[in-house]
Amino acid sequence: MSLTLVIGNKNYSSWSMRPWIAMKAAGIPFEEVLIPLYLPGSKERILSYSPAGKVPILIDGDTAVWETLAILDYLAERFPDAKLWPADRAARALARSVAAEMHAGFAALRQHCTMNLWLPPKPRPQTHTPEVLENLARIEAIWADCRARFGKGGPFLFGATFGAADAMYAPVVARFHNYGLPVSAETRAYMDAVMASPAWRAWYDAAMAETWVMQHNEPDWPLVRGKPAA
Ligand SMILES: N[C@@H](CCC(=O)N[C@@H](CS)C(=O)NCC(=O)O)C(=O)O
Repeated sequence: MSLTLVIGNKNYSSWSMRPWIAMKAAGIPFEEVLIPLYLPGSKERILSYSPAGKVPILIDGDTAVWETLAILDYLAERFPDAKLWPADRAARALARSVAAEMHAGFAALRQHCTMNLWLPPKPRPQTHTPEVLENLARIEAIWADCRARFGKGGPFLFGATFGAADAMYAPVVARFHNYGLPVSAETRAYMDAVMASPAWRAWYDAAMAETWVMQHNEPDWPLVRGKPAA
Protein backbone atom coordinates (compact mmCIF):
# COMPACT_ATOMS: atom_id res chain seq x y z
CA MET A 1 0.00 0.00 0.00
CA SER A 2 1.51 3.32 -0.99
CA LEU A 3 1.88 6.22 1.40
CA THR A 4 0.06 9.51 1.03
CA LEU A 5 1.37 12.76 2.44
CA VAL A 6 -1.18 15.53 2.89
CA ILE A 7 0.52 18.92 2.76
CA GLY A 8 -0.19 22.64 2.44
CA ASN A 9 1.05 25.01 -0.25
CA LYS A 10 4.74 24.56 -0.82
CA ASN A 11 5.47 28.28 -0.75
CA TYR A 12 4.18 28.75 2.79
CA SER A 13 3.84 25.43 4.57
CA SER A 14 7.05 24.99 6.48
CA TRP A 15 5.74 22.04 8.49
CA SER A 16 4.70 20.23 5.31
CA MET A 17 8.13 20.76 3.82
CA ARG A 18 9.82 18.72 6.54
CA PRO A 19 8.46 15.20 5.94
CA TRP A 20 8.10 15.85 2.21
CA ILE A 21 11.76 16.71 1.78
CA ALA A 22 12.84 13.88 4.11
CA MET A 23 10.88 11.34 2.05
CA LYS A 24 12.14 12.67 -1.26
CA ALA A 25 15.75 12.73 -0.08
CA ALA A 26 15.44 9.18 1.25
CA GLY A 27 13.73 7.92 -1.91
CA ILE A 28 10.58 6.83 -0.04
CA PRO A 29 7.75 6.71 -2.59
CA PHE A 30 4.50 8.51 -1.76
CA GLU A 31 1.53 10.26 -3.29
CA GLU A 32 0.97 13.89 -2.47
CA VAL A 33 -2.34 15.56 -1.63
CA LEU A 34 -1.88 19.32 -1.57
CA ILE A 35 -4.46 21.46 0.21
CA PRO A 36 -3.97 25.20 -0.35
CA LEU A 37 -4.14 26.73 3.14
CA TYR A 38 -6.26 29.48 4.63
CA LEU A 39 -8.77 29.57 1.81
CA PRO A 40 -12.49 28.89 2.15
CA GLY A 41 -12.90 25.15 2.69
CA SER A 42 -9.21 24.48 3.47
CA LYS A 43 -9.82 23.59 7.10
CA GLU A 44 -12.64 21.19 6.27
CA ARG A 45 -10.43 19.39 3.76
CA ILE A 46 -7.65 19.02 6.34
CA LEU A 47 -10.13 17.81 8.96
CA SER A 48 -11.31 15.09 6.60
CA TYR A 49 -7.83 13.53 7.02
CA SER A 50 -7.06 14.29 10.68
CA PRO A 51 -9.05 15.62 13.63
CA ALA A 52 -6.03 17.70 14.63
CA GLY A 53 -6.80 19.95 11.65
CA LYS A 54 -3.18 20.63 10.65
CA VAL A 55 -0.90 19.51 7.85
CA PRO A 56 1.28 17.54 7.32
CA ILE A 57 -0.54 14.23 7.71
CA LEU A 58 0.88 10.90 6.61
CA ILE A 59 -1.60 8.22 5.58
CA ASP A 60 -0.41 4.62 5.50
CA GLY A 61 -3.41 2.40 4.82
CA ASP A 62 -5.66 2.65 7.88
CA THR A 63 -3.07 4.59 9.83
CA ALA A 64 -2.97 8.38 9.90
CA VAL A 65 0.01 10.08 11.50
CA TRP A 66 0.12 13.81 12.25
CA GLU A 67 2.61 16.12 13.96
CA THR A 68 5.84 16.42 12.02
CA LEU A 69 8.11 14.71 14.51
CA ALA A 70 5.72 11.79 14.87
CA ILE A 71 5.65 11.45 11.07
CA LEU A 72 9.45 11.43 10.86
CA ASP A 73 9.65 8.83 13.63
CA TYR A 74 7.04 6.67 11.91
CA LEU A 75 8.97 6.87 8.65
CA ALA A 76 12.25 6.05 10.39
CA GLU A 77 10.67 2.94 11.87
CA ARG A 78 8.94 1.91 8.65
CA PHE A 79 11.97 2.53 6.43
CA PRO A 80 15.04 1.74 8.56
CA ASP A 81 17.30 1.66 5.51
CA ALA A 82 16.57 5.34 4.90
CA LYS A 83 18.64 6.14 8.02
CA LEU A 84 16.51 9.16 8.85
CA TRP A 85 18.06 9.11 12.34
CA PRO A 86 21.80 8.41 12.68
CA ALA A 87 22.82 4.83 13.53
CA ASP A 88 25.20 5.87 16.29
CA ARG A 89 23.37 6.21 19.62
CA ALA A 90 25.05 9.45 20.71
CA ALA A 91 24.54 11.02 17.29
CA ARG A 92 20.91 9.87 17.30
CA ALA A 93 20.37 11.40 20.74
CA LEU A 94 21.72 14.72 19.50
CA ALA A 95 19.69 14.55 16.26
CA ARG A 96 16.50 13.88 18.23
CA SER A 97 17.27 16.63 20.73
CA VAL A 98 17.85 19.29 18.09
CA ALA A 99 14.84 18.13 16.09
CA ALA A 100 12.66 18.41 19.19
CA GLU A 101 14.16 21.82 19.98
CA MET A 102 13.08 22.96 16.52
CA HIS A 103 9.64 21.46 16.91
CA ALA A 104 9.03 23.25 20.18
CA GLY A 105 10.97 26.47 19.81
CA PHE A 106 12.25 29.44 17.85
CA ALA A 107 8.96 31.29 18.07
CA ALA A 108 10.45 34.67 17.15
CA LEU A 109 12.01 33.37 13.94
CA ARG A 110 8.78 31.65 13.02
CA GLN A 111 6.70 34.73 13.73
CA HIS A 112 8.85 37.40 12.09
CA CYS A 113 10.36 35.39 9.24
CA THR A 114 7.41 33.35 8.05
CA MET A 115 8.46 30.95 5.33
CA ASN A 116 7.81 32.50 1.94
CA LEU A 117 9.99 31.10 -0.82
CA TRP A 118 8.69 33.76 -3.21
CA LEU A 119 10.50 36.49 -1.30
CA PRO A 120 13.61 37.62 -3.22
CA PRO A 121 16.53 36.92 -0.88
CA LYS A 122 17.93 40.10 0.66
CA PRO A 123 18.45 41.48 4.16
CA ARG A 124 15.09 42.50 5.62
CA PRO A 125 16.28 44.35 8.73
CA GLN A 126 12.75 45.04 9.98
CA THR A 127 12.52 41.30 10.70
CA HIS A 128 15.92 41.04 12.41
CA THR A 129 14.63 41.70 15.92
CA PRO A 130 16.81 40.93 18.96
CA GLU A 131 14.71 37.81 19.60
CA VAL A 132 15.15 36.64 16.00
CA LEU A 133 18.91 37.20 16.26
CA GLU A 134 18.92 35.18 19.49
CA ASN A 135 17.18 32.32 17.65
CA LEU A 136 19.71 32.66 14.83
CA ALA A 137 22.63 32.41 17.25
CA ARG A 138 21.22 29.29 18.91
CA ILE A 139 20.51 27.60 15.57
CA GLU A 140 23.99 28.41 14.25
CA ALA A 141 25.43 26.88 17.43
CA ILE A 142 23.28 23.75 16.97
CA TRP A 143 24.33 23.28 13.36
CA ALA A 144 28.01 23.87 14.18
CA ASP A 145 27.87 21.39 17.07
CA CYS A 146 26.21 18.64 14.99
CA ARG A 147 28.60 19.16 12.12
CA ALA A 148 31.72 19.31 14.31
CA ARG A 149 30.82 16.18 16.27
CA PHE A 150 29.11 13.99 13.69
CA GLY A 151 29.04 15.75 10.32
CA LYS A 152 32.58 15.32 9.06
CA GLY A 153 31.62 12.68 6.48
CA GLY A 154 29.47 14.99 4.35
CA PRO A 155 27.74 18.36 4.05
CA PHE A 156 24.71 17.68 6.27
CA LEU A 157 24.21 17.89 10.05
CA PHE A 158 25.18 14.26 10.59
CA GLY A 159 27.38 13.74 7.55
CA ALA A 160 26.57 12.39 4.13
CA THR A 161 22.90 11.50 4.67
CA PHE A 162 20.20 14.18 4.60
CA GLY A 163 18.22 12.99 7.62
CA ALA A 164 15.34 13.92 9.88
CA ALA A 165 17.32 16.62 11.69
CA ASP A 166 18.18 18.29 8.37
CA ALA A 167 14.53 18.03 7.34
CA MET A 168 13.41 19.69 10.56
CA TYR A 169 15.70 22.65 9.84
CA ALA A 170 15.06 22.88 6.07
CA PRO A 171 12.46 25.68 6.42
CA VAL A 172 14.91 27.51 8.69
CA VAL A 173 17.40 27.44 5.84
CA ALA A 174 14.70 29.06 3.70
CA ARG A 175 14.01 31.72 6.32
CA PHE A 176 17.68 32.61 6.81
CA HIS A 177 18.02 32.83 3.02
CA ASN A 178 14.89 34.81 2.10
CA TYR A 179 15.12 37.27 5.01
CA GLY A 180 18.89 37.78 4.57
CA LEU A 181 19.82 37.00 8.14
CA PRO A 182 23.50 37.66 8.90
CA VAL A 183 24.94 34.12 8.98
CA SER A 184 28.50 32.84 9.35
CA ALA A 185 30.40 31.32 6.41
CA GLU A 186 29.99 27.90 8.02
CA THR A 187 26.23 28.33 8.29
CA ARG A 188 26.06 29.57 4.70
CA ALA A 189 27.95 26.49 3.50
CA TYR A 190 25.42 24.22 5.22
CA MET A 191 22.53 26.25 3.77
CA ASP A 192 24.02 26.01 0.28
CA ALA A 193 24.38 22.23 0.60
CA VAL A 194 20.75 21.85 1.66
CA MET A 195 19.52 24.20 -1.08
CA ALA A 196 21.52 22.32 -3.72
CA SER A 197 19.97 18.97 -2.84
CA PRO A 198 17.56 17.54 -5.44
CA ALA A 199 14.79 17.24 -2.83
CA TRP A 200 15.05 20.93 -1.96
CA ARG A 201 15.11 21.92 -5.64
CA ALA A 202 12.00 19.87 -6.35
CA TRP A 203 10.09 21.52 -3.49
CA TYR A 204 11.37 24.99 -4.43
CA ASP A 205 10.49 24.67 -8.12
CA ALA A 206 6.96 23.54 -7.27
CA ALA A 207 6.61 26.47 -4.81
CA MET A 208 7.64 28.92 -7.53
CA ALA A 209 4.90 27.60 -9.79
CA GLU A 210 2.16 28.08 -7.17
CA THR A 211 -0.26 30.99 -7.29
CA TRP A 212 -2.42 30.61 -4.16
CA VAL A 213 -2.27 33.64 -1.91
CA MET A 214 -2.84 33.23 1.78
CA GLN A 215 -5.77 35.17 3.21
CA HIS A 216 -4.42 36.15 6.59
CA ASN A 217 -5.01 39.24 8.68
CA GLU A 218 -2.27 39.15 11.28
CA PRO A 219 -0.17 42.34 11.37
CA ASP A 220 3.09 40.50 10.74
CA TRP A 221 1.87 38.85 7.58
CA PRO A 222 1.75 41.54 4.88
CA LEU A 223 5.10 40.31 3.58
CA VAL A 224 3.65 36.96 2.70
CA ARG A 225 0.72 38.17 0.66
CA GLY A 226 1.17 37.52 -3.00
CA LYS A 227 4.38 37.36 -4.95
CA PRO A 228 6.30 40.46 -3.82
CA ALA A 229 8.26 42.39 -6.41
CA ALA A 230 11.26 42.84 -4.13
N1 LIG B 1 2.88 21.03 15.32
C1 LIG B 1 2.39 20.77 13.97
C2 LIG B 1 2.24 22.10 13.26
C3 LIG B 1 1.49 21.96 11.96
C4 LIG B 1 1.01 23.30 11.42
O1 LIG B 1 0.98 24.33 12.12
N2 LIG B 1 0.61 23.29 10.12
C5 LIG B 1 0.05 24.46 9.51
C6 LIG B 1 0.68 24.69 8.13
S1 LIG B 1 2.41 24.92 8.12
C7 LIG B 1 -1.44 24.24 9.23
O2 LIG B 1 -1.88 23.12 9.07
N3 LIG B 1 -2.20 25.31 9.10
C8 LIG B 1 -3.55 25.22 8.64
C9 LIG B 1 -4.57 25.53 9.67
O3 LIG B 1 -4.25 25.72 10.84
O4 LIG B 1 -5.75 25.61 9.26
C10 LIG B 1 3.35 19.81 13.26
O5 LIG B 1 4.44 19.58 13.78
O6 LIG B 1 3.03 19.22 12.22
